[in-house]
Amino acid sequence: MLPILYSFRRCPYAMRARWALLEAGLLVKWREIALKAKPAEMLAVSPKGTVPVLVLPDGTVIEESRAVMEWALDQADPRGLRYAADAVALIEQNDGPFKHHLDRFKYTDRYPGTNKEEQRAAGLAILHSLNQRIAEQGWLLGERCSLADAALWPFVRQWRIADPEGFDNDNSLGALRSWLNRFLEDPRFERLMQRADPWDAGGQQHHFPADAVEVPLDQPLFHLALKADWQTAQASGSYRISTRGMTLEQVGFIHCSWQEQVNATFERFYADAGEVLLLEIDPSAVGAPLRADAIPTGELFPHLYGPLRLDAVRSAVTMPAAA
Ligand SMILES: N[C@@H](CCC(=O)N[C@@H](CS)C(=O)NCC(=O)O)C(=O)O
Repeated sequence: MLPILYSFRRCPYAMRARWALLEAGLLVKWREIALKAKPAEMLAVSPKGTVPVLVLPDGTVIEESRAVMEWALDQADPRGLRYAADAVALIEQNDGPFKHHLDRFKYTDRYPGTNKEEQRAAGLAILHSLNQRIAEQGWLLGERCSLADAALWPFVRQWRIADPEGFDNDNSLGALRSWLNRFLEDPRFERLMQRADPWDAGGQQHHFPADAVEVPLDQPLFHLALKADWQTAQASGSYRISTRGMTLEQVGFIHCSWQEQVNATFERFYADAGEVLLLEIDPSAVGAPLRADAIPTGELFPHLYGPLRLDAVRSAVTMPAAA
C-alpha cells in the first residue's frame, strides 16, 4: 500500500514535499488538485484545505509541508540532508517573513495599502542574508545541501519568477543565483515538475514520481562492486558505494540491476575495473526504500535509497565468471 499525496504542481510547499519524496526514494499515489476545486476526499481528511497533504496507509494524515519532508527523510536520507541542526530557524524565517513579503511583492493588488517597493526591499534583505551564507559556505548551512536548502529553494524560485530581471541582474545575489540553478538544473527538477490533470476517483491514477515503479520483492537484485569496496564494507558494517567511483552520499542511491541487466552494466562500466564482484541482494531484506527509476532512455533500473546491509546480500561472486 502506498501513501496518497494531494499536491499542486507550482505550489512551493508541495514542491518541497515532493523534493523530499524524490530524495528518500519513495513512491506515492499522486492526486494533483485544482486549488479552486479541491477534491472532497482531500477535504474530508484535511479540512484546512492546503497542499501538500500526505495520507499514510494506516490513515495518518500529514498536512504540513515540513512534516511531510521530515516523514520522508525519516524513511531514508541517503544524502544526509539533516546533518545541520539549525535548519528550523531558516525555514521559519522563510515560511513567515519571507513568504509574507513575497506574496505582497508578487500580488500587491491583493493587499490594499501595501507598498510594493517596501515589500521588495524587505524580501531582498532576506535574500541577501541567504546569499551571504551561500557565498561563505557553499550552501545555506555548510558545505553540503541541507534540509534548509531543500525547503527554501522553491520560494526563492518564486521570487525570481515575480521579478526575473531584478533577480538576474542584481550583482549582490550571484551566489544565490548559482545555488538556485543547482536545483533547477538537477535531473530531479524535471521529475518534480511532471504534469498531471486534476485527480478524480474515476479517472487515470498516477504515481509520483510518474516515471518510477515499485520494485518487486520476489525478484533478486544485483550490484557490481569493486572487490576493495566490498572489503571496506565488511570492516565498516555496510556498503555505501553507488556505482564505480561514486558514493551513496554523492549520488543519493545505490545503483542496482535486475538479472537481465547485469551483463550490459558490467560491459559498460566495469569491464576494465580489475576484480569485480557480483552481489545478489534480497530486496525484501534491504531495510531502506527501493524504487525503480527511469534512465534517460526510459529503461527502468532498481535503486536502493540507503546503505546496503551486509545481511541482505545472499552471495558475492567474482565477475565475469558469475555471468
Ligand atoms: N503551512 C502549509 C502551507 C501550505 C499552503 O499554503 N499551500 C497553498 C498552495 S501554495 C494552499 O494549498 N492554499 C490553499 C488555497 O489556495 O486554497 C504547509 O507548509 O504545508
